[in-house]
Amino acid sequence: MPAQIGVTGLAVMGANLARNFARNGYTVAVHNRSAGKTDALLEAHGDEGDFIRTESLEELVQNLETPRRVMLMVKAGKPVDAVIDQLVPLLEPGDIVIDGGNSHYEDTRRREAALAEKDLHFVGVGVSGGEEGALLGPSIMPGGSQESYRALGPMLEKISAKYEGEPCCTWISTDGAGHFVKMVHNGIEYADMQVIGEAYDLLRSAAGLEPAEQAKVFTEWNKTNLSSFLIEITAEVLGHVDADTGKPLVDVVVDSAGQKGTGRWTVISALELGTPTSGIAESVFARGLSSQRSQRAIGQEVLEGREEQVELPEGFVEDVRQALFASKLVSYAQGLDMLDNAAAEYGWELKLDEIASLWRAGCIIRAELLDDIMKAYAAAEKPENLLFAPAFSKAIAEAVPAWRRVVATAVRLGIPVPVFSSSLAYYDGLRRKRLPAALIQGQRDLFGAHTYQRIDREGTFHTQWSGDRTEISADDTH
Ligand code: NBP
Repeated sequence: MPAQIGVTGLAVMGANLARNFARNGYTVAVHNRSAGKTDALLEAHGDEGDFIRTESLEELVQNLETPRRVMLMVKAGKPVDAVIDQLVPLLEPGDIVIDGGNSHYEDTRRREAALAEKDLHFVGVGVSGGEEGALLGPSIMPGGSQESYRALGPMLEKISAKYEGEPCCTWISTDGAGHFVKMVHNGIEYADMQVIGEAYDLLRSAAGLEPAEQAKVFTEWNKTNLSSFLIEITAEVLGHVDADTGKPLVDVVVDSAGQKGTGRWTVISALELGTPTSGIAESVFARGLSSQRSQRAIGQEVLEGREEQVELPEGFVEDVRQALFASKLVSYAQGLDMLDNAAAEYGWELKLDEIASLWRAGCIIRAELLDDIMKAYAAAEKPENLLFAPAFSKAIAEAVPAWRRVVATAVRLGIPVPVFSSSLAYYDGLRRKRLPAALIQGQRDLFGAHTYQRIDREGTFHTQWSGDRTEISADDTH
């Protein structure tokens, strides 16, 4: 019997996705550039379902039913183009090439357009959930043509995570939309992890709570509106003791955070779209600062903090929890706003309620909050910003006093809280009647004749700064 899907690239993600398809009753043809990984997969798990072992892409393609579905799970970047180049001559119009790796959405747009010229479908699929998710049910974000989704979607939905029985997989939009949404998911994940890190630092450095005590605090927090996978694993990490030293693991790990690039991509894209995603950007920068170990070593010696003695406000731990919730909400609001802007820029129809719904299970940012976010965007009147949805305006307003106390305390104690503080600045910026941007417009007009608009008249104006400083209409001069 021919296979319903072929998977090429059998490192950890590809092998687990292939197993997931097989465990769900699909016949899966498997291939890897070097046959060792194929054999290792089949030896360890060949009895989990129907696999067809293949040694070349030709053999892989020959073993597939039509339209052929070939899933690439190779390293993102050049390897994806290399495999596509080898694969395309072997395929027929209507066949579907699926890229399940973490490809950049611009690459996906380019590849989709190139394959469409050959009447082939190219589906860029965002897959979140890590190794375990790939095996047990990830959150899946497929882009590409709707026609390709009809042939592929039911299979992806079957292997995806389920939230109360609903698959965490739905068609996102055309070409690179799936990979774009996955990228923003990862950006939000960076911010989510950073705000948890800031809370941990405050509880440790300001309130003196040791990791084991904090493990209990985070376990309790996981029963509140913060309930999420990341809070759950934070409690687990903080409670873990290093076998060698008997110290908390978090105390023996080097405090320099790694990154693979999707956070950085999110920020670059946000800058290009002009969307303020300060929470995600500050998270990426915070990881960058943590990695500047040489400068940090010098900074510890030569830079004075002049911190103040601060008596912690009563209920400080609860204050930190609320500040964490409010900052997290801002990062989600910013990420979702970015999706709205990208939809306008790239001609995608992104349904934020559906996107929030498929992040409710399987993926790294899965959280109870996402069910409420989904409901906010499913309402008849969609909020222009998540924070404007009545439930969220109310929730964040309730957290504001604690949020301000926490940021002020952190600043006085010299504890960096880049996302707590920048998220509060974003919130206040959104609320403020007049921003100092008016002054910036004046400066721009003075040094560069960039013109400005007035609050009391239509039109565009310029002050003749180097002349008699009278104002002229700039509309006449264009
Ligand atoms: P890797 O990203 O480590 O890629 C290894 C695979 O790529 C191997 O099968 C390797 O074949 C193949 N490959 C390479 Br490298 N160059 C190739 C080429 N020129 N032609 C053909 N095959 C080539 O694997 P992974 O960690 O399983 O991740 C796969 C994708 O999924 C990536 O895009 C990753 O970013 C994404 N992703 C990973 C995770 C995660 O938690 N790891 C989560 C979500 C998404 P070989 O065995 O012959 O060297």
